Amino acid sequence: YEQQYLDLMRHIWSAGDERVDRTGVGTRAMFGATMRFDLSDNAIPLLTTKRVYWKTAAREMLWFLTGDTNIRELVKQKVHIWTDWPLDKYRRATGEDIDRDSFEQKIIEDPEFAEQWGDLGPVYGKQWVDWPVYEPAGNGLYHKAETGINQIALLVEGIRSNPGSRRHIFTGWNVAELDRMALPPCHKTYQFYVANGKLSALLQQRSCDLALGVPFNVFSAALLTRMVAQQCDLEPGELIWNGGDVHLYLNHEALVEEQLARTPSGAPTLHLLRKPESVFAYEIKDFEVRDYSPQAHIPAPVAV
Ligand code: THF
Repeated sequence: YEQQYLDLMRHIWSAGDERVDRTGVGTRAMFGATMRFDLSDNAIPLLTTKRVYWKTAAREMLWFLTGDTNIRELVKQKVHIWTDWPLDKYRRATGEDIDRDSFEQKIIEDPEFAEQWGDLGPVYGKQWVDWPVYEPAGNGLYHKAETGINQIALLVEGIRSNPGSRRHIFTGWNVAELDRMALPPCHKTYQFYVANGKLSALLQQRSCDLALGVPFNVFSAALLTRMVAQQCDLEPGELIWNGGDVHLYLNHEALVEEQLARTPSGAPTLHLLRKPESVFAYEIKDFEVRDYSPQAHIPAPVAV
């Protein structure tokens, strides 16, 4: 399965459209691509041609499920993948040339600082578990209801009660709130499908940083599928990943060349060590990856 990823990488690097993107870094891109991953027998899509820090991705997924949108809880767990956006905003706003470690230190030590500077706006977690609802206030106006819609709870309920439905969907793409998000959702829509006792998922990702983000996104989506399947007493089926704008940043050249020179090896598996009482009750120690002995990590800069 990893070959799909490497083939896509090779194709985009050699034949992609060169375009200037939002970040100004420049990319080679292709519009529309699909990868399919078999999740049966605990198989987990985790690259072996470079080490992927799957616990980072798992912690991020658990953080999404709490509805939190502040990087503080991530930074406390040494997850740095969202720091660059608040850091960039802070530097622009204050003109202070603070380094990343000091910024993260302040986020951890000072809750008020974290509240002011660590929030990403109503991104994934907020939309997934607390999508805002507006109710008529009786005077012709609307006010925001105290609690929003928990799309994830409804998803699990829906799969349990009506597995054959074609509406097992949740999305982070809240059009009315996009402009308040640090970044509009990249992995924007998840759809689920039940057949023959198996749960499959399809992820629609609008913007795909193939070298850095996609290995995380694919693992996370597979992890979520496993959690939901376990909660619904279903076996895992397939994960279908659908990319919109799939790109390689031009400054990822060294990574691309190194990774394409490597050959996949081994078949990692993911084990859920416990069945928690709900999809919101998983902890990092419930996840175990076995048979994962990847080739060395390949560092590359993230475009902000
Ligand atoms: N923006 C860009 N330009 N790329 C992305 O992948 C991306 N994301 C999220 C939001 N915006 C994005 C953030 N997710 C890494 C991984 C995932 C990210 C952001 C950064 C990253 O730097 N990974 C490194 C180090 C991992 C680590 O330190 O644990 C890596 O080598 O994998 C896509 O959702």
